[in-house]
Order: sequence, then C-alpha cells, then structure tokens
Amino acid sequence: MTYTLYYSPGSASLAVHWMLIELGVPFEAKLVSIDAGAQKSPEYLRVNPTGRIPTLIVDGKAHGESAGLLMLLAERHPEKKFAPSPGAPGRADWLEMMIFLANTVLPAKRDWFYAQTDGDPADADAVKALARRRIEGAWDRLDAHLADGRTYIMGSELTAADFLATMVMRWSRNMPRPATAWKNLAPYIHRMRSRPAFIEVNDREGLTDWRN
Ligand SMILES: N[C@@H](CCC(=O)N[C@@H](CS)C(=O)NCC(=O)O)C(=O)O
Repeated sequence: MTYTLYYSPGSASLAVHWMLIELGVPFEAKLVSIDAGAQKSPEYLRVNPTGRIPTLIVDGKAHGESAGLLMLLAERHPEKKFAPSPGAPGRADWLEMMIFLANTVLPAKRDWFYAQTDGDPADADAVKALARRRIEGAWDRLDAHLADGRTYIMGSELTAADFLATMVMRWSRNMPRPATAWKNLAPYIHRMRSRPAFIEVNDREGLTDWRN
C-alpha cells in the first residue's frame, strides 16, 4: 500500500504528511510550492482541478481535503488505532471533533488567510474579524476540552484529531492571539511538537518556526 502526497510546506498537507510518517507506511512526497504558485500549474491542475493542497493519491486515484484524508488513512491502517473503530466507545466523540475541526476551524482559517483573494478585498477586514472570532472561539472550546488534564484531544489515545488540531493551531502562530496563549493548549502543543514524527515532518518540509 503506497501513497503519493502532493504537499506545500506548512499548508493543509502538513497533517497528512505527519500522519503518513507516524503510520510508517511507504509514500512519495511531491512538492507543489504555494509560494511559487505551483498549485495553479497545468501539471498540478491535472492531478487536482481544485488547485488546492493537499492531494493524496490512493490506489491510483487523487483525493483532497485534509480531514477526509486523515480519516481515510486511519481507516486503512486500523492497527495504528488513530481512530476509534465504528461502534467503539469514543467513536462519536471522535467524529464530532473531526467534523468540528473540518467544518468550523478549517473554513475560518481559510477566511483568515485568503480573505483578500477569495472574496472582495473591500470586505476583507470584516471577513478576517469574524474568522478571528471563530478561531479564538475554537481555542476556547478546545482549551476547555483539555482542562481535565488529558494527554491528547480525545483522551489517553493519540488519534488523527491530534494531527489536524495541531496543524490548525500552528497556523495561528502569527495571529494576534496564537493558540499557545491558551492555558491548556500551550502544554498540549508542546507535547505534540515533541513527537519524533512532528520533528521529522518539520525537517522534511524545511519548517523552522513553531518548534520546541
Ligand atoms: N479544506 C481544505 C483546504 C485546502 C486549502 O485551502 N489549501 C490551501 C493551503 S493551506 C491552498 O491550497 N492554498 C492555495 C490556493 O488556494 O491557491 C483542506 O483542508 O484540505
């Protein structure tokens, strides 16, 4: 079972790249630099017509959406237990968390970073203000979630939700109030950043900031 990941450093591909390393499965990583505009190149648009990162080739077919890819990888490699199996205790909470991160946090992040280009630049400040409110609201919710001293987002087990949550928290590092400003998020982030696979993915993508 081998995969090909199209990634751009630090983008929405990061959680997928990280999870592939955690899984220890063979994969090829192909750089599509957003800084260079490569996501709009004809070659990449042939792979993923949305022009967005990431794309993962699974059994010869291209798929996007980081959260969906994490869920798919968890399902394809159940021995790693990166998702509670259907019917297991914790499954509903895990699904709820994955959808919260995908449905609330990821779109707010998109608005924060792309308000100028996705919409009318004249509206960008208002869009960003609402995005910031949503993002900080998410940090409040996750901070309360971690207040019981749990190690990982879902409790004592590392799951795909941790890769997604940590990635979106990383994206707040240059925001007015980064996720590290929240009492219970700060030690969680420190813990996740100390994982060898997180260090490895940062090294492979050439990311130097937001490391322990
Ligand atoms: N919901 C999508 C978001 C994908 C997305 O917006 N990716 C950004 C990078 S973080 C991208 O491709 N940006 C380049 C562009 O929009 O031109 C996911 O999580 O995969």
